[in-house]
Amino acid sequence: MSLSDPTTIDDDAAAEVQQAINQLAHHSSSSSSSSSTTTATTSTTTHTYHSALSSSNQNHPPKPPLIIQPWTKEEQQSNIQAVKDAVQHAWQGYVTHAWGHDELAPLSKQGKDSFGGLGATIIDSMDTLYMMGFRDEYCKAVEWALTTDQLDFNLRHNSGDDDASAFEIIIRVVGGLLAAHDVTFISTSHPADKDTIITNNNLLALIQKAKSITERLLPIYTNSKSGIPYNIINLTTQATKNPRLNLNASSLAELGTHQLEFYRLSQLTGDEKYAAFGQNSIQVMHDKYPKDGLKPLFIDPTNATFIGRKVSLGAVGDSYYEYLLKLWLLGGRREEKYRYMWVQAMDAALSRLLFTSKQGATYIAEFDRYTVKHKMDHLACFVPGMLSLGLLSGALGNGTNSGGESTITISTTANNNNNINNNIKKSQYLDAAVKLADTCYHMYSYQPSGLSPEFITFSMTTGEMMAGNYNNGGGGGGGGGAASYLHRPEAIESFWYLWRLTGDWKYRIWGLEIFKSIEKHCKVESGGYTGIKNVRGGGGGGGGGKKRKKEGEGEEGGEVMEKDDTQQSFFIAETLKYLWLLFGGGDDEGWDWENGWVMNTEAHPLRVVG
Ligand code: DMJ
Repeated sequence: MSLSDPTTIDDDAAAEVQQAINQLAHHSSSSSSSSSTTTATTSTTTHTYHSALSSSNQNHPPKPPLIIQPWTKEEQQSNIQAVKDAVQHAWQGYVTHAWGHDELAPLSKQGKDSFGGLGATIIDSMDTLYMMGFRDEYCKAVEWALTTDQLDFNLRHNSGDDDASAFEIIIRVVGGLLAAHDVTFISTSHPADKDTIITNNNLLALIQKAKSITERLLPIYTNSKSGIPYNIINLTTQATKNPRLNLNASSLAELGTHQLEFYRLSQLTGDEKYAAFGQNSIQVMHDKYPKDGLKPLFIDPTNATFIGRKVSLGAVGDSYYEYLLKLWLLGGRREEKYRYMWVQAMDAALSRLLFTSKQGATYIAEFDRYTVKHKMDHLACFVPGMLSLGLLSGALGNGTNSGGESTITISTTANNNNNINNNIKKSQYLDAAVKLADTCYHMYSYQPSGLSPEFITFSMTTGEMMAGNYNNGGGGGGGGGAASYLHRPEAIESFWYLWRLTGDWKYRIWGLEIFKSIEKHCKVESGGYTGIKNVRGGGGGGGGGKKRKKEGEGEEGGEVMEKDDTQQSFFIAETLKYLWLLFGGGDDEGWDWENGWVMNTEAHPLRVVG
């Protein structure tokens, strides 16, 4: 595999993955690809999708088998257009009722500031608007970002205590600004349109904005003796701390999800310190615990020791693992240590956390020391996509340290393990990806609303898959309960990667089914989309059910789908963008790894350079 050409998969890797896909197709009862390449092709076959999961479950009555039939060109165009219409509706609601705030509350028609009041939805949406061709909307967003006092720390009017999550600002705002620069500068043959706001100077100003916001956040690193950053910063005083709820520890996902943005910022500014801060925290994690591929969720920033032994690829852990792989990719596949750490973590996850229920659902469990929790967050539904991206990009190499400099020592055992049989490993990864995505689809299809809860649990006696309770996990008033649907993108993100890897039409059909449920239950006629408090319908408490029923916002079986009155800033940035990509909306441009792009965890495309 050539390290100097990171945008193509080498032939051997592609052939090996294809062999694994063919084997899997042979053994699988579900429909599968008839394509002969690793990227999606148009098949004309019609399949009937039979779930591997038992259909005898009383709580989840069997649905008719899904017909998997490729769309005609007209159907495809109409599905792509429907997603673009949804983006316009979501954006218009935000512009009308919440401009300048972080998020839209579409039912109460006002704004909310959950991420420091930096206009998160505007910046989170910029690259999606550009990619989908909404140039006027994109220009309005860029103009705001370059002129607002809210992003200027000398002029900014702050409200309340001004504490904010550095992680959320980095993935949404810093990532959004850098991606707006990258997609605009590189995606067309006309990098700058002199008649509009899209000028080279303005694009450089976006980088300067990203830099000044990052500078504001840097005390999360400079206040830490260990190199492990704090989670929270006061944007006015720059005081740093960690949440008491987390035992004053830094969380794994938050410390491990600055690296792509900081790496790209260093490339674009020529100042290496940002990349160095981010990469040092990964190095510290490895140096302290080199044998643990799976790292506990909480780390003391004063001395980099683990607090507790909870492990999860869902909430609080997820994007740490995602960034190990993507940092390797964004660096042109040279920094072998990141690939190695990723493979080490995935091997451990697949051997220790992967379970199949008595009814045939494969899931990623969590554990706390020696106790396995048979629970899977929707957040963990990014895993099939991450495994697929690993396969698409050739991350399952021969395990040798053939890349650039590495200060991480790779254990001989791990090296030997990685060398034993790459083909077996590739088919294991693919098998896990396909089966986990299947479960993620059923997290939606089993609910009366057709929308997924925040997490599911599995009964050890019957194997039944259960949505979390309405009041379990903080739900009720705020819409954050276990049974709530919060516009999460992870399952659709994975369907996109798996579609690219296998060409199996079921992923597009699943995406369309979920999109229709979103349109039915979440669309607010006056603008925007709301989340749902209880995906099983009804829900009680919280009020407003009768009133909303009158508005006729799509109820099923006479049941009220109680709304949470929040349009997440990642709804346009991720959920709708991944649907558009899944349906083929970005095929002409090619916003994917093969064409030199790596998505940050908020689906902001960053350009692979060098
Ligand atoms: C997004 O902000 C990011 O994808 C993050 O990594 C996880 N949570 C949300 C989406 O669910």
